Amino acid sequence: VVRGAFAPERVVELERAFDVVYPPRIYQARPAAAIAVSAGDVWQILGRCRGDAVLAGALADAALAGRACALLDARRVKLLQDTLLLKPPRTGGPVDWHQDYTYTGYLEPPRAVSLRLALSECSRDTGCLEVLDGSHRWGFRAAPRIFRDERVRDVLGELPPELAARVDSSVRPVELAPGDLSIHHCLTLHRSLPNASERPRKTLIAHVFDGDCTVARERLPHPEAAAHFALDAAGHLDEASFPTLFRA
Ligand SMILES: O=C(O)CCC(=O)C(=O)O
Repeated sequence: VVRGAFAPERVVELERAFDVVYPPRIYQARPAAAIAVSAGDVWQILGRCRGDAVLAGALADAALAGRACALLDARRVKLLQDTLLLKPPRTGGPVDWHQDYTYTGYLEPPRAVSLRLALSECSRDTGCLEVLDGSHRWGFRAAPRIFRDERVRDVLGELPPELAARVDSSVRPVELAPGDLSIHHCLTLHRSLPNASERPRKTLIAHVFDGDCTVARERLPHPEAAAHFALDAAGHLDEASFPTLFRA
């Protein structure tokens, strides 16, 4: 966790851009009937930051992509996907225990991280992240589910007994104030809690990877999927779809 990675004025500006995408009126005063049908929801819009100067600027900032580049000890980091995640007040649902590599395991080697910038309070109350401390060293523990699931599946049941026995004592909440950044490795086991509060949880997420990663095409579920992973002459993911965010 990086406390105060972004200054308060910058967070205000980013929250304003976030609110253009999810106008508060669409979730603040939801009628009871709407809540009943959508309880447990996590709202996510993918790829929205790329076309927005303010949001795209945050992704490429030294405080965000630069941190990832240093942590991965990479020559450059590239953007796999950006997400604007909203857990609406009272109804924001949980995300089950998973490793991101379950869904991004076509990257070889597993040198990728998720960067999560809090634009509002992210506490146990509002549905914060929980990680299993040190689990990025437990290996890849799930069956790959690349492009196969509509929602994240719980994988704790797939752990061998010696690791399952360590789960309870390894859980750590990742509580963030607006402007704080959390970073987890693609093998870190994590989940997030429901939002039981009266406040929305707003998070800007960037999944980034070492630009020297290659794509293991045999792990893609069908040949058409390969069309989304064009490679450059050096065998790395192309700039048009996977732009470089930061160079060391
Ligand atoms: O922020 C959340 O609630 C879940 C995020 C997550 O699972 C991820 O970034 O990989």
